[in-house]
Amino acid sequence: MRAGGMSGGAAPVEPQQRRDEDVGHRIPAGRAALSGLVATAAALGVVELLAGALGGVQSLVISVGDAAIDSVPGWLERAAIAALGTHDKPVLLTVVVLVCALLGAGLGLLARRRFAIAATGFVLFAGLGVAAALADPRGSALGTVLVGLLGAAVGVVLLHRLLAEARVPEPGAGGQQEGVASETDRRRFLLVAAGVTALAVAGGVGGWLLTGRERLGELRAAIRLPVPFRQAGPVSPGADLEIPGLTPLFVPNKEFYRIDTALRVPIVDPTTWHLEIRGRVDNPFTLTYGELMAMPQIEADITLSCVSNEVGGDLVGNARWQGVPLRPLLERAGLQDGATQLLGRSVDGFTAGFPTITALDLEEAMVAVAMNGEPLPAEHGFPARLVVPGLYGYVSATKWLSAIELTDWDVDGYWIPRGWAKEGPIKTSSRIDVPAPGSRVAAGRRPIAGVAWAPTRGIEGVEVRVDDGLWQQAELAERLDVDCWRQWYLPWDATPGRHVIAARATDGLGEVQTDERTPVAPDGASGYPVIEVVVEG
Ligand SMILES: Nc1nc2c(c(=O)[nH]1)N[C@H]1C(S)=C(S)[C@@H](COP(=O)(O)O)O[C@H]1N2
Ligand SMILES: [Mo]
Repeated sequence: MRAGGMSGGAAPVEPQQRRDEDVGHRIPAGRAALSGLVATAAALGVVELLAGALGGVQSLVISVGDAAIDSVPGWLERAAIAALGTHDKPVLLTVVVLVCALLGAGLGLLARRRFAIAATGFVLFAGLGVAAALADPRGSALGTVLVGLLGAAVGVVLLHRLLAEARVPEPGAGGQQEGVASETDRRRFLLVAAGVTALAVAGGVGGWLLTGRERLGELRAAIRLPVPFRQAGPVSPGADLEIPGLTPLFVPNKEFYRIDTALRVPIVDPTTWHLEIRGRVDNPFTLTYGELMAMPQIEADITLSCVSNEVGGDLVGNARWQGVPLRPLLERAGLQDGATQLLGRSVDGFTAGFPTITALDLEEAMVAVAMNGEPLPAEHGFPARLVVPGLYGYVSATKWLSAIELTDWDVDGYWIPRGWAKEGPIKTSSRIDVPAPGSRVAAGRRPIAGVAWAPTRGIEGVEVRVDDGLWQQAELAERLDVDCWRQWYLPWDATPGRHVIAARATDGLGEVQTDERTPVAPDGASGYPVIEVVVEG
């Protein structure tokens, strides 16, 4: 704060040497901070609106969040996912916006005395967002820089304007009541601030609405899926036990777990999308969506699991996938020596790699275009993703696929340097769904039921143990496919009291699910599920 004596001071100052705002006015800290905050909101609103309206420019807010996700150490990212689960994204976005608000308020305070420095701060601030957005392979560099500059300009101009509105008479400056704003003046300032904020929010919301989700919905609805040349088998009634509370054989798309690093679901326009097959191949080629859809397709029931799925967790699901098998694509490309890894690349820069031999061995490994009879939902990788039986998603299931790159084994996919194993075969697993873990149930005869999966190996048996009893063989639902999970159940005479129920699966190789508990990192949780229920008498 300036010394109060200066403006009413003895030394006369030439008018032309005095800045307008120095004459008998001061800006209260609260108003300055609010001005900075509102100017920041306006800058962000303009940026987000333009990013939504212009195809080639990514949202700067989202980009900063994405950059944060990509640059935090692996253990922190894992801890965040563990603590927040699927709420990690809204929480991160809120943090980014709050940090922006704080920075803006700080710049507002600074601008009272050092406007030029605050303005520079605004430009640097925008520069950070631009830098983050430039790291995204989807954005146009020029567009991103221009939008960032425009945002900074809007912020600086508005900050200047708002600070002018924010002034109140200095003590001793005469005229109005000393040092306090008149009521009309106060109202005017708040009105201007509220008006600009409303416009900023409208801009931000408009930007989100303009990202093409609507249009994508229409495009997806118009897609006609080709009839696969190899269809998955019919689902006999015995394959889905339909026990209340038991996870259905096919998890509906809307309920299918979603795991990815994308802060906002990538909206990919299939009319401009391409899939490149490149790297260590003799004949690299590119497919349009139309060309991909015109290729012979297969259908397969495959259970997909996340390596972060805890024992008993729900980051696992089963779907009927349809798509183009990988093997003919690789044969057409002509594999070169040393093409030992198949690296999927996503439009958003994510990568996942697995042994090429797996794609050649497994007929069901595919570029999937459909899930449970409809084109892939945006959340699950539209227009195309990889699905490989038996491998955790982090090494195989690249969504929003843009390239299949053949590399040697030294290239690492996204999660490998972040503390996860290079190879990610899905461990033989089971889960108890019924009775719900931790629930209270009535005494009497009732089923214990769940699912078990060991994609590529299949499930041969599930055993259940109640309290200190013997392991008992559960009934298995009919097998659809080795890649697909299997439901199981055991009738149980539930007696009053607290009970501990455990389950363990045996896969097609005769391997029994281990009782040895390991955490999810680095290569997936092991150990069989154990739940507790209270039976009421
Ligand atoms: N582009 C992209 N693809 C991705 C991921 C990602 O972060 N980005 N995550 C992978 C992981 S870790 C898993 S478990 C599966 C989850 O697929 P789903 O969201 O369709 O269930 O997607 C995989 N594909
Ligand atoms: Mo995952």
